Amino acid sequence: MTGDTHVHPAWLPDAAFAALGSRRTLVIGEGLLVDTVVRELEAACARHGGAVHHREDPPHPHEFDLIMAVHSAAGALAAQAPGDLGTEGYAVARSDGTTLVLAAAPAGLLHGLFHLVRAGEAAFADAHPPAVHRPALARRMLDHWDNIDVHPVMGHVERGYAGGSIFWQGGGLTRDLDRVARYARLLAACGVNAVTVNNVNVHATEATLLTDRLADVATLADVLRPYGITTHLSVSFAAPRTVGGLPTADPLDLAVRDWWARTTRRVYEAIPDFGGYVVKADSEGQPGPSGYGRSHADGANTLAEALAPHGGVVHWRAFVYDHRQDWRDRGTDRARAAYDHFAPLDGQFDDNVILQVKYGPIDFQPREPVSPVIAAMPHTRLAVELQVTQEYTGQQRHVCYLAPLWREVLDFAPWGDEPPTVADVVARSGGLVAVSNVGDDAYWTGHPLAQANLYAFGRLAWDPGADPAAVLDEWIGLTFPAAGGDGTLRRILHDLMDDSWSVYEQYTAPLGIGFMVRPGTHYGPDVDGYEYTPWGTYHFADRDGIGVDRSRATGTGFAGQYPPHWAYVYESPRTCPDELLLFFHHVGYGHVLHSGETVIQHIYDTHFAGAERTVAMRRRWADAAGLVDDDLHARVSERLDEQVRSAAEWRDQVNTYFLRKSGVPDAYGRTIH
Ligand code: GCW
Repeated sequence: MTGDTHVHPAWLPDAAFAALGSRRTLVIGEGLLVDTVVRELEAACARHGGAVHHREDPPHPHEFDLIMAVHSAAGALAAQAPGDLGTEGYAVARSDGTTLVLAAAPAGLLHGLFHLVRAGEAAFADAHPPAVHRPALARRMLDHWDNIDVHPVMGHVERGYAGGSIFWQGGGLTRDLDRVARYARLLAACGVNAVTVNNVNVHATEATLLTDRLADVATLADVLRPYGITTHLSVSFAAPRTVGGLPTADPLDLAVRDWWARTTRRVYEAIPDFGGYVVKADSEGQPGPSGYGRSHADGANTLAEALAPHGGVVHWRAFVYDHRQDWRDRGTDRARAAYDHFAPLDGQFDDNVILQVKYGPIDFQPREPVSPVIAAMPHTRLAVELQVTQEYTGQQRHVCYLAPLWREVLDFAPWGDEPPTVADVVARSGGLVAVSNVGDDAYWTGHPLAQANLYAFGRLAWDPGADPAAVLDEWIGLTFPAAGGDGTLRRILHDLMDDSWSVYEQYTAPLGIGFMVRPGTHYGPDVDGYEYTPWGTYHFADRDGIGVDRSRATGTGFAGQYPPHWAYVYESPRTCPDELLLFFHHVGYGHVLHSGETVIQHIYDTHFAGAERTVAMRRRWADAAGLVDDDLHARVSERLDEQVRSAAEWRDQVNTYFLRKSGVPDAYGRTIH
C-alpha cells in the first residue's frame, strides 16, 4: 500500500478524536469491526494521551471513562440497552463518570464510535440514560460511475469533477489502497454502508470485473469490509454473451441462467459478503432484455435468481427512456417513461430485486417533481437514487449544498399531504442510493465544500428527518475544528452554504423547466442547447410563452401518473406550485404566479438576484482568510470566482433570450443584452 500524505482529512481530522483519544477506554467484543474500533481508538490514544484496553470479560466500570461493548459479549451490560438495536444500532449512556456504548453487533459498535467522534467532549459531560440510535434505512449506498479505462468522452469517472478514480488507475486496480481505506473510513463515519465500484455504463474492460478481473473487486472488498461497507458491482446485461461466450443473453434461456448462477457463485467464493449487482439495462445504449422480447422483470429476476442463494440483491435501474426521440413529436414525453415502463410490472419482481428510481422523472435537475414511480409500485422494493456528484448543480465548481433538496424529496408524501413519505417508502424497502462525488483529488471532491454533500448524504440516509442546517453544522464542526473558536467561520460557512441550492436554482433554469445546459458537458447555460435534439428535454419557449403541458386535459398526461391528490394539484396552473409551474404547464409570459409576479418578471428577478448572491458569497468567503488553511481558502476562492462568472453568464443568456423572445422589458430597466 502506498500512502498519500497530502490527502485532506475531510470530516475526520486528528482533532476530531481529541475527546475520545484522551480517555481510558475498554472495548469488549470480538470480530473484524470490533478490531477496527480498537485500532481507531489506539491511534487516537497515541495522539491524545489516552489508553485503550480490549478484552472479552465483563468490565470493572469504574476503571474506565468509556466502555464500548458488543451486546452478546457484554453480559450484565445488556440489560441497560433498551429496545432492539439491530445489526447497526447502538445505545449510548453516561453515568458515574463513565460513558457506555452498547451494540448488538460489531457494526453497531463502529457507528457508536463515530457517534462519539461527532459528540466530542459532550460525550463525556452530563449523565444521561441510554439513548438508542438506529439507522432509519438499512441500505445506504453510493454508486461510483468510475471506469477502469479512461473513456474518450466521459473520462475516468463519468460525471466526475474531482479528478480520476480512487479505485482504478493505469488500466487496473489502484495501487493506493490506503486511499480506499481512508474513503471507507469517511463513509462509515457518515453512515454509508454499501458501495458500487464501477460505472453503470459498463464498457468492455469493466465487464470483465465479473470474471477475469474479479480478484481486483475482491481486493477492494477486503479494504472496504473493515468499515462495514459491502461491495457491489455494476454488470452488463449482455455479459453472458460478451464475457461468457454464449450466443445469447436472453434472460429466459437456460444456458444464460446457468451462466449467471455459475458466475455469481464464483463471485461469492471470492467475496463471501458481496452485496450484489447494479444494472442499467435498455437505457442510453446499454443492452437489456428488450432485445430478446423480454420484460425488465424477466431480466432482473434472472440475475436475482443467481444472487438469491447467496443473499445478494440486484439494483435494477428505472432510468429507462427513449434517447432517440424526434423533437418534432410532441406526444412522447420523457417524464412519463419510467412509469410507463415499470408500473405495469409491479408485483412481478423477485424479493431480492430493488428497483432504483431517480428522485425525479427526468434526470437529477435542480428542481423536478418527485418521481410518480414511487407511489405506483407498492409491491416492488424501491430505492431512490440521488446525485451527490454535481452534474446538473454546478459540477463542484459552484457551491451548492444539496441536503435541502434531498430533504424535500424525502419528506414528499407520494399519496397526498399525509405520510407515508418517500423516506418511509424507502425505509421499508430498498433504501437510498446516490452517485458519489469523490475522485483522486487532494480534497476528495474538487471543491472542498462539496465534501459536505457527501457527508450529508450519509447522515440523511441514516436519519432522513435530520435538519440540513444541523447536518451542515456538524460537518463544519468536524472538518474545521477551528470553527469552534468565536464562531466566525461557522457563520461564514452557513451564510455561504445553507441557501446555496436555492441560489443555484435562481440563476439557472426557471420554475422547474430544467435542462437549459450545454449539451454533452452539462455545464453552463445554453437555453436552446437541447431544444432540437433527440434527448426528450424541451422547454417549448416561443414569443408568447414557455413550458411543457403535462396535464391530462390538454398535455402529455404525465400529471395523471400521480395518485389523485398530486394529480389534481399538478393538473392546473391554479394549483401547481410556482417552482414546478413550467415543468407541468405551458403558460404565457404574462401569467401571474402565486407569488404575484409575472413569469417573465420572475425570470428576470431571480436571475439578477441569484447572480448577485454569488457575488455576496464570494465577498463573504474573503472573511474566512486566515481561519482555514491557505490552500483550502485559495481553492474555494478560485471556484467562487468561476461561480460568479458562470452565474453572470447564466443570468445574461437566460434574460437576453427571454427578452428577445417575449419583447417584454424588465420592469426595473436593468441591463439585458
Ligand atoms: O444523468 C445522466 C448522465 C449520464 C449517466 C446517466 C445515468 C451513467 O448524463 O452520464 O450515465 O444519467 O444515470 O445512467
